[in-house]
Amino acid sequence: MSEYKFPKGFLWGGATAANQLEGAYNVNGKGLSTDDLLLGGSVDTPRKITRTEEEGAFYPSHEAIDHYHRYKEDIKLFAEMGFKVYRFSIAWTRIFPTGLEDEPNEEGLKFYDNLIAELKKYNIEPLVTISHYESPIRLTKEFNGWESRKMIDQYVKFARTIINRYHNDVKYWLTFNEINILARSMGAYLAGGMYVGDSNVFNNTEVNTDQMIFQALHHQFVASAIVTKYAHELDSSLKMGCMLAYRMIYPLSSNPKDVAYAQKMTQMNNFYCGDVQVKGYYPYFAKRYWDEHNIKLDVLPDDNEILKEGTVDFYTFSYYQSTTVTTSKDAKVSKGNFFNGVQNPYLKKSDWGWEIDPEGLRTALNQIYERYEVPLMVVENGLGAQDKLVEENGVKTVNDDYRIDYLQGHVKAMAGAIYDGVDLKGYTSWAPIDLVSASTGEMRKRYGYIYVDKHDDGSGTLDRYKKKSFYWYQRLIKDNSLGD
Ligand code: BGP
Repeated sequence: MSEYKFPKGFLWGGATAANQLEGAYNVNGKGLSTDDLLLGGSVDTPRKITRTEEEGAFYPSHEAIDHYHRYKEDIKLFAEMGFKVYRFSIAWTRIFPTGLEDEPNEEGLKFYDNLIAELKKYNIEPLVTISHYESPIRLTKEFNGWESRKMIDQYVKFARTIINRYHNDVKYWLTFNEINILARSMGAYLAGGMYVGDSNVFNNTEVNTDQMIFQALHHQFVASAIVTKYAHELDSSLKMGCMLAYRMIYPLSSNPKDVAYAQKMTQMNNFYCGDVQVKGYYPYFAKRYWDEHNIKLDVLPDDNEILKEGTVDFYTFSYYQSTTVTTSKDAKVSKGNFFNGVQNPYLKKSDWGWEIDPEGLRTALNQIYERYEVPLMVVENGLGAQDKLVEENGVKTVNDDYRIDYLQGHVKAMAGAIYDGVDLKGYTSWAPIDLVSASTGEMRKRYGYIYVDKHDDGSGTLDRYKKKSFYWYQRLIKDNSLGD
């Protein structure tokens, strides 16, 4: 291909999550979320959870980048880049501060009224993630989060409230961010608000982690399906999507054992959740997994019907890297976004050890489309890197050619997949503006086209500066194609 063209109307934009950028964690009636009790960490030090807010402790989400008070300035910058779509999440605890209230918090709803109005002003299509890695901490304490079926009602109440309020302006909805991450240990806290294993800070009871996690996932599937069906009945113009952390998995060698292992991992990490949400039923290999792990799912008589009636309209996913696996014990471990594989000799790594693999995105897009044949969107992709703010002709900027290289490679891969015939509707890179890292809580792991003067110790003016990649993305959106 000499040119990398995108279809007319392709949705270019960016993606964020409330707890990673809004700040204002206790403002205008907002309650404490699971993320508000997470301390910062680093690439080698896992983030810790505290039981209550500890005096003097630094919680990255509390101020984050103060988007709550600066959303107009930020959206103006997104509009300047030419965004067609903006993916953001609604903080559950702004709307239902403890999760248990009968009536929503009007001030919380007003914040999103204003944010959505601001997007509309610039003709930017909102894409809302209903639950992105946080839930009211009160629900964790009461129910241990999604371990309990009672979470379904709480989630449905929250989701209906925001869908009722915004459906005239918001046509695209994702029920859960990276739903498959719930099956990872830290993911259980982030995505489910549950305490498992070492993270169990509220009590020290022994838990069957597999049993608990897969039961929790079942509850999320049911909740997602109920809300999807509800949205379709309320307004047939609404498009409901699933969202997974897609894991493109390669066998390290052609040893048939490695190939079989890679297939098994692909099934459980990608297709287990995708099949339930797109096809409406558990895949054939689920039973084998449950039996092998002594999992006995508590499925109510109506659940299977609910799953069938609540299938999604489109499939979205995050893609940062690929994962290589082997059955050999000698291979060197490699770091990743919640998944560790082994080092792939053909790939380079980011500063945080995530292997960079644009070609894998084209393969992933084909793999997903071949299985589901529904419209796709890449709703997260980007490079977390350390940036250096410099001054050129009196203007502060970052010369982030490394980020442009990364993004360009992935944009070419998407063009390739479209050329292959994949129905890809849009791309929201993570994240258009620097914000708090989910896995490490750091600010210095930066993804943005916009630099934010905020640092890991909490210092900084919070001023925004355009990086070189800002202009690169602006050009790409304007041309809707990438030159050679
Ligand atoms: C995904 C999450 C995002 C985001 C991204 C980058 O898993 O959905 O919330 O943070 O990863 O990861 P990190 O922030 O850990 O670098």
